[in-house]
Amino acid sequence: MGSALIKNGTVVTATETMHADVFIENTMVVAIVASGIDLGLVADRTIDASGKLVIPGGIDVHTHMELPFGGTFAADTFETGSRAAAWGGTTTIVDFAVQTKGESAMEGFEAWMAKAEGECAIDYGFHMITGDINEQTLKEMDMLVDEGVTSFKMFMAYPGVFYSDDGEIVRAMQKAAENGSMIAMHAENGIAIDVFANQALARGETDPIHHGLVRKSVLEGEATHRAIRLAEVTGAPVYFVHLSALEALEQVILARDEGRNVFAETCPQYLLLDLDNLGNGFEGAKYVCSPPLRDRAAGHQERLWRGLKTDDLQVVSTDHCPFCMGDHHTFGVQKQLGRGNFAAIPNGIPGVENRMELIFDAGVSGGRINPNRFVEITSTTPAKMFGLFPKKGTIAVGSDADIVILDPDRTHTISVDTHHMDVDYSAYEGREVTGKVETVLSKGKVIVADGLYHGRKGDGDYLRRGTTMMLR
Ligand code: DUC
Ligand code: ZN
Ligand code: ZN
Repeated sequence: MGSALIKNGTVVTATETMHADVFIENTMVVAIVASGIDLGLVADRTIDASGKLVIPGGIDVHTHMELPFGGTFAADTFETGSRAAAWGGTTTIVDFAVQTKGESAMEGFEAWMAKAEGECAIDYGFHMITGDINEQTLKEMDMLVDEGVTSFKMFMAYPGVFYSDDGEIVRAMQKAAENGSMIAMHAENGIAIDVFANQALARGETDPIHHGLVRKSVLEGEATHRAIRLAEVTGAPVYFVHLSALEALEQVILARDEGRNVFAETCPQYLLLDLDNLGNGFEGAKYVCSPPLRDRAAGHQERLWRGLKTDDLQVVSTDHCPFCMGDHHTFGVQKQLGRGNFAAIPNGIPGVENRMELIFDAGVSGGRINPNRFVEITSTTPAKMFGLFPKKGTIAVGSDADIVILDPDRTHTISVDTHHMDVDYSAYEGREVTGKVETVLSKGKVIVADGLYHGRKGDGDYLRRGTTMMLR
């Protein structure tokens, strides 16, 4: 594969900012030296990063490629979704393999391994959605940890689909406490939400806006509280996925102040979009995801930004789960399944390609967080949280050369016309962002440069993850 030298850039990690040159041999970083000092090393390829930031490749620990949901499948395959991720400066994804009711978790894992095998542009790992907790699944959780699947997603939402009751959650948490794995929790009180949803539909309130109104933020707070206390009595670490509500964040803060192993991510949509996006008739279907976008006036967004700054929230992921407004070329009717019934709209928003630039723009260019914190929440902590550090998540001697060169001053406009995700709209259409991903290296290979994709499907390898490094 050869060697490469990234010269004259500003190297930013979670802890350092340095004017330095990065020397790469094959797949790995082998030297980092202050710019201007002659290493005496000759590289096959030199990349000039003057005026640019040189940052660790993004790690998106929450994607759903081809997720079966509501009678269809998320529109991006592992091929299209992972390539779009690369375009946007993400060099690792952790996706969710699925065990449905009555299925074996191991079989679910093997099915997702087969879907991803030879398809991905970047490295990938898996969490496991445990949709059926029983004796066999509990045994399989040990086997999955051995396979590098060290986190298990459970749903307090979606009764009759992915839902687990408190007893099932307790049993899975006991297993996680025993085998060192992490419980990743979707915390919304789905039983209560379904009552409100059915009552709204009975009143003829069928538009997408009602999805946002019935999934009340208090019910995310309640579920978050309950999961924290179940984690307390079982000793399991818990990571709240896609935290959207200030009531949920308050519970996480309380638990962290008690010194508990409680962690949380949020997503760009909760930081940048709001309940109003769900209005405008069926157009709002573009923004139907769960938890829903929240009321800006109630202060959720500003509270989440503060949480990111103060480390009450540790990660920004995407929950990338795209569904087309028109028919998808492979999977057919998608968002339109819910015309006349908001509860039947497939839940999800596309975003894997946009996360790095959106958070750089609103966070760093917008003056809310500094570049080191940006790297920490988009790459370093995700790697530590899910057992990938220091191979991933930093620029250091011995780490994989997953590197993004980002122009902090370049402005561009996000649009469906220019994105690479296999979905027919952008949730951020027309948004101008400052900070552009220009060059992307995955394991030392330049896969995006000069506005062109140079990678191939199958470049990405499966990552057998270790257990979390975040325990307190
Ligand atoms: N939320 C979504 O919006 N989509 C997929 C699953 C989920 O929990
Ligand atoms: Zn979820
Ligand atoms: Zn999700």
